[in-house]
Amino acid sequence: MFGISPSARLRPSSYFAATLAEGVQSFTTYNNMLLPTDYGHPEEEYWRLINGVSQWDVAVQRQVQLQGPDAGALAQMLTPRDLSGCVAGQGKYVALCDHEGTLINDPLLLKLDENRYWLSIADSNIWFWARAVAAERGLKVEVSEPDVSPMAVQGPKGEEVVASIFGGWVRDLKYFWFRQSEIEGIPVIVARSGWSKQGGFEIYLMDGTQGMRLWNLVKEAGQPWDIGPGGPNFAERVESGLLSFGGDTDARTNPFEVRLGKYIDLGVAAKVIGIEALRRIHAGGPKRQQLGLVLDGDQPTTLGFNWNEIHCDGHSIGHLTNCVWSWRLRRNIGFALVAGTCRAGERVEITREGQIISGELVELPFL
Ligand code: THG
Repeated sequence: MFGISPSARLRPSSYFAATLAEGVQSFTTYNNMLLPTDYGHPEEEYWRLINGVSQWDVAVQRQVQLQGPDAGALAQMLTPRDLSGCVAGQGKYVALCDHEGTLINDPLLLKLDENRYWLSIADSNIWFWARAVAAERGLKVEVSEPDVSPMAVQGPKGEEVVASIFGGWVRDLKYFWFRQSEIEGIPVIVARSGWSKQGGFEIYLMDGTQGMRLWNLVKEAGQPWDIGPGGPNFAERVESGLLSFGGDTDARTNPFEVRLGKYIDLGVAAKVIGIEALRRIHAGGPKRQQLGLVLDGDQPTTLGFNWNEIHCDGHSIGHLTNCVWSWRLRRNIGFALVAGTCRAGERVEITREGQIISGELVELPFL
């Protein structure tokens, strides 16, 4: 189709050569890197994630490291989720907001020790943001991007594969918890996490020169369970109701609109960025909400990420922020970012190239 010109701005993943050897067919961009999205067999890759185990290059999930005596203080200023109970070895899903309460990223936070945290970020530049906040508030903390490259092992057989490599202790990890380890001298962190609801782990490689070796170690260990390459799966994540920051959000989305209200602790201190705005937004009731939309018809459509307008009784109620064919539901499904007054069960319409497609609003997740 077309090529991509190399430049110093397009940073290579440690697993890039490994994914080329696997026959990667397409990429998307994320944090100034390429994220492999498919290996030419989308349906097979989907069912492998649902029934087996899939190996993903998710090195685009960059780590923003906060290190120093004020690392914990900065982490708490950056997120309106109360971190006071978070201990070393624990991860938490957090929202980052600006001063207006607008969502600017939704990372996993990993507490490595009292003086060191990682924000495993979605697609926006939090390195700039954290450095600016640290400097403006006079904090003793160094903000950096360490040499860390996550690989995901996702699917119901993922635990078998990861336990066969690292040992049975991985079975005792709670969701989002992690532990430092190594395999054949390669330093890693093993966490129970990943952007699917099919179970699995993420292995954070801490030596970027070892990407090919780690990829092949996991690939070989996974052979008994028929492991194969894949990537964050569009259909599965929509079925499971996982949010894609930047895809399902726009420049004015607040966390309450996209089902992240449960990660906002309204009682955190006033120095937490955005908390005063979030209290006001919460008191006023959110203007928009995120629901699911199931379109009528049992053939895949080409509707993608165009934020198509959704209509109800002839007036616009919001947008369809994504749309994908679900192999399990055998319907086209997507996320609807719609007025707070809409309800599950309502019939709505979207227009594609002059043609009307009807559907029904439902609660998320779909499955
Ligand atoms: N793993 C790591 N880094 C990441 C992601 C990841 N960075 C980018 C992106 N993904 C961050 N966003 C999310 C979004 C959802 C979840 C994780 C990261 C997630 N959510 C579950 C849910 O919504 O049901 C569980 C939330 C909970 O129980 O707190 O897993 O995947 N390293």
